[in-house]
Amino acid sequence: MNLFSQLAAEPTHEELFRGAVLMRGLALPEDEAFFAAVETIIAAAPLHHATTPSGLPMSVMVTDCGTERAFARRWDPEKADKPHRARMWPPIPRLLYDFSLRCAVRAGFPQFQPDMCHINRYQAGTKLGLHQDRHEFDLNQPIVSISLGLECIFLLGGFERTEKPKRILLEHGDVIMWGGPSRMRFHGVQPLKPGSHPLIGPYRYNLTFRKIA
Ligand code: MD3
Ligand code: FE
Repeated sequence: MNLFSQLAAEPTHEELFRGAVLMRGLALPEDEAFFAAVETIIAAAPLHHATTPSGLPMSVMVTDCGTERAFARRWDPEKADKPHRARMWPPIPRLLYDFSLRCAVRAGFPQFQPDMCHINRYQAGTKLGLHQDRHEFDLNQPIVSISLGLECIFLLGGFERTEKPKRILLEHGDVIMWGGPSRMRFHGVQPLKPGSHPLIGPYRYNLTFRKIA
């Protein structure tokens, strides 16, 4: 990172909807350290395919880290059938945890208390259908999302699936804060275009910090 790229990385607040603030490039100055932290999480808690509520495998690969309490809420111990579910999540790396708090403070959510970080990994063709995030316990708590690697078209819709979503380009280093009135919007990701990012490789990672317990 030289001075010019640092200046170019100065984040701008962009309100997508009330409660949804895009801060472009906010994670750029620390991208290498953040990606190294992601790799330590994946080493301890391997990526696996997410499954739909009906049990079908999705194209996106996922893993998680966070507190014991959050882990317990996410996985019913009786259903801990897979090796990666049978053991505890690794903790959220300090560097990532602190950054998520700084993002929240910056966007006006000083009360943010994340207890887990969910990681999605996309490659060429991977998509995420329109859905709502209904699993968090306290809907007053916002969510912080960090994008690393290949760009994507993020779809941000309304409160019904049929409402036509906004299309938003998310690039390496972008951060979005989701709070209050936007928490229950439908959202998704269009199929990723093939490519290779110089630091991250042929992938897009999305990190979401949440309070679920
Ligand atoms: C929009 N992940 O893991 S950022 C997910 O890019 C997920 O991987 C996306 O949707 C991704 O569930 C999007 C996370 C996000 C979280 C909460 C939201 C987007 C949201 C709440 C309302 C609107
Ligand atoms: Fe979601």
